[in-house]
Amino acid sequence: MAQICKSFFLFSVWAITPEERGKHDKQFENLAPVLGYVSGEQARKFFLQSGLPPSVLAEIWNLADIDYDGKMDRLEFSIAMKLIKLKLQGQNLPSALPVIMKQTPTSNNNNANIPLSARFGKIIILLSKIYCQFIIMYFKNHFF
Ligand SMILES: [Ca+2]
Repeated sequence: MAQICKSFFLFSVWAITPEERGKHDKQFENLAPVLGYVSGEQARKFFLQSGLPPSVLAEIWNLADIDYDGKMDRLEFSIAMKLIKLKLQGQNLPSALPVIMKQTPTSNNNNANIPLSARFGKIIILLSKIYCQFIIMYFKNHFF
């Protein structure tokens, strides 16, 4: 059971929330994208502001540039921003891009526009989180 919880946390850590996506979209717009893309140079300058070393940013770029065209669309930019955030929090970068990161969360906060399945998924994730927290508390109380 603890293993399932661990896997769950490892899985959910990569998910981009609609709030994060909204923030990334604003930053993307601020870079004045041309025809929906920011150039490698534009993105590079912006990503360097994170303070991460260029070698790490290159790794992040390779993961986030899904179609390897050397520029970033909205989704790729959001993935890069999320990876930078996780890296700054001490998370190791994945060797391959987790599938969950390629899923587009709705950037619109209006619940009516979120498909029922997505809402249902959110509830399941929330319930699993609560459940896992109980399991972890149980293990802490009984074994440590
Ligand atoms: Ca690209």
